[in-house]
Amino acid sequence: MHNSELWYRAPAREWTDALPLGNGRLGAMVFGGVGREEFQLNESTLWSGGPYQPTNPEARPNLAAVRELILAGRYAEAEALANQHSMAVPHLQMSYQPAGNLFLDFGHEAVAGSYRRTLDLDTAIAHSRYILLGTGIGGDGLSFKREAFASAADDVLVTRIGGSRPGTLTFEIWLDSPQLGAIVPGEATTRLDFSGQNFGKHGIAGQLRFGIGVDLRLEGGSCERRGNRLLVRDADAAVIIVDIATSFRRFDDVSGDPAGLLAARRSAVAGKSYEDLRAAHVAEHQRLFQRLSINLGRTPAADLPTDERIANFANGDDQALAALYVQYGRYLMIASSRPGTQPANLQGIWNKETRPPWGSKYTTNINLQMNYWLPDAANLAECFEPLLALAEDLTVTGAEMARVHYGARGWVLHHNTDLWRATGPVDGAQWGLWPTGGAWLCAQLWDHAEFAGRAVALVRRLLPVLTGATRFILDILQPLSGTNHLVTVPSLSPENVHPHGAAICAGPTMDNQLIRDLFDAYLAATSQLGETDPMRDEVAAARERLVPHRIGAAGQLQEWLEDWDMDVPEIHHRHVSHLYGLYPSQQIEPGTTLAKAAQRSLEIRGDNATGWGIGWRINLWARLGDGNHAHDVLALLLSPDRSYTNLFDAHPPFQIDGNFGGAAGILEMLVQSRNAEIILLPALPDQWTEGSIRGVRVRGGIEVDLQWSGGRCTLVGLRSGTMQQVIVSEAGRRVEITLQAGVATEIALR
Ligand code: FUC
Repeated sequence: MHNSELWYRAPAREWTDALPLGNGRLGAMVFGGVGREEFQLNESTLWSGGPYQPTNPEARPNLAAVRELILAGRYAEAEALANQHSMAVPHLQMSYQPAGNLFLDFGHEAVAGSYRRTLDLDTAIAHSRYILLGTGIGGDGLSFKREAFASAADDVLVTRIGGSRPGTLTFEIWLDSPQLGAIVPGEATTRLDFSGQNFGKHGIAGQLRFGIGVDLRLEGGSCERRGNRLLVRDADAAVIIVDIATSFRRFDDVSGDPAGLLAARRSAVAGKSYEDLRAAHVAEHQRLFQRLSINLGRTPAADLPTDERIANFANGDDQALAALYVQYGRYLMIASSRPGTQPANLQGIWNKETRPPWGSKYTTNINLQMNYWLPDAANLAECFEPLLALAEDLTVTGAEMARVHYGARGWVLHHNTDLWRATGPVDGAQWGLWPTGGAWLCAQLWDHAEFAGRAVALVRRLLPVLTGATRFILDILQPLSGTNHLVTVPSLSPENVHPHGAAICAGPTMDNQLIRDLFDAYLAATSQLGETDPMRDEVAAARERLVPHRIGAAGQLQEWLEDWDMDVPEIHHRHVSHLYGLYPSQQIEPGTTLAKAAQRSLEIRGDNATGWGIGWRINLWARLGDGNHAHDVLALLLSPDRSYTNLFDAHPPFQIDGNFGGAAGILEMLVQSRNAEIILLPALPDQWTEGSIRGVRVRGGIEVDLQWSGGRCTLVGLRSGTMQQVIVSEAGRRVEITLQAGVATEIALR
């Protein structure tokens, strides 16, 4: 039994027991039922609504009044006024939608105890097998085997079903969808098509057309069509190929041709055998997946089915589950975010509901960002690409929003966006009126560039995005009376209510941190490219006027300009926005007075939270260098309260950010990097004294291999794409070394 498999002794009962497949665009949840197999289907561009721009012309005329009320300390009144006039129209966004369900009805039952269901992360193939009841006892029972994968190589979903004896496969195939539409009438016996239309929402008309295509290939036996079903009789084996296409082309263009796309992909795979499709899929998956391996030790606890391992993790003897969690996070990233696809949303690409929690959209006050904490360190840099493409779209839609709502240049993003790249303040002022979502995305894009060793082509591509976000912030910053400071107002510290009965405020700590990072990124990018834009001086001057970190009476890092932290209604709030400066930002250096204050804040907030809240806390404790504490928090995530049996993160409900944040946190415990220093085993817990990791990536475009024993590194290997000097450190030991481009270097620490 290897360490890259999820497995179970029974079919999925709930959706969160089913196993996810994905190629970035197509997603499927496989249930593995014996009598009925079910694939719940998704396509990443099937959302409700259509192109729209939710600007509210009333927002700008009321902006000055909202600002004045806040600066006068009349927060609740300010929030009420903002709720009346400052929100986007509509004040809710569109949601990610399920495409349909494919059912295979076998109508038979398995011999008790013969069933096994797995997801092999190394091949990205889901399997199930069982022995059929009533087919003889002993070794001669008739068994069935199924496998399924979502191929990025051929852009289709494929499943194969086979029996252990020829001529024994009899079942029915049918398809349905919760969207508008119907099965296309026809006589074809090996083909089913659904033609559909999305729903409108919140007054925005549904403008997407889509299609689902199902193709059957039989080995032996016969098939016929009865109404909307295909009937397979006495076959040796069957292969079913599924595809979905929508008319989405861009956030402002829905002129695509779903039927044409389905036809083109059908003919592209027509000449390929199942073995060809499978081999191409595995090769493409492994190209990414096999770049990193991790071993944290293995005990017999790792031999149990995955659901039992989750239930047992708190016992502390299944280190291999933490390693599996990293690989599962990488698997989910590869399956939900590839160049040219949409970014991973709140549920990656897996959603069964027409009214999903929080719209299954892109929440940008933590959740979308957390989804992308993993790919750089996990050696999946190309999976980051959809986030950059999204930011580029936002520079267009967000520019209109900035102009109409703030009279500002540049582009803005508040706390959510969707397929149509809406950027306005939504839900309510308490959550939505936060103008620094774009600043956060930019800070993250810049960190991505740091991981890529600031490759010039990437920096060039980022510059217009950074410039627009910076321009917007310069235009909205307001002087704080009686001081020389500049602050955001209105804003809030996501999504925490302060003691004055509102969330809305001026200059929350997180904004000051985000803007500092944004400005630094802009200055670094322009200086690297030799740009002499006069805005550089403006930025440098404004940066000086940002409010520095403040330490409150409880010794904590203040979340707001004023020392309100201990008087909030929710002291254990899931968001830890002001700790952004410690992680993911590098503004607060471990070991400093500020880091101590941040730690105090973290202690006050407590360890338990929603799935993503726990994911963030793991990373924060890792940055603070406390591996045992980080591991305690990890144990909260790897528990039945915060992980479903398929290892999906439970907010609850399912939200994928915790998977990515938790996996990133485990890597952060093993390797960190800052200012050309690579820090090995910065937060190793007692449980992981022996282990190894190969192919973890650090800033500077460097890959690191590491082996440790007794909690100390025994072998360190580095590979850099360019010649550069780095410092490698571990506890008290450090070595300075020049890496040669493309040359693997082994070092010894002194
Ligand atoms: C933010 C969080 C919630 C949830 C939602 C999608 O509003 O505060 O916990 O994750 O996003």
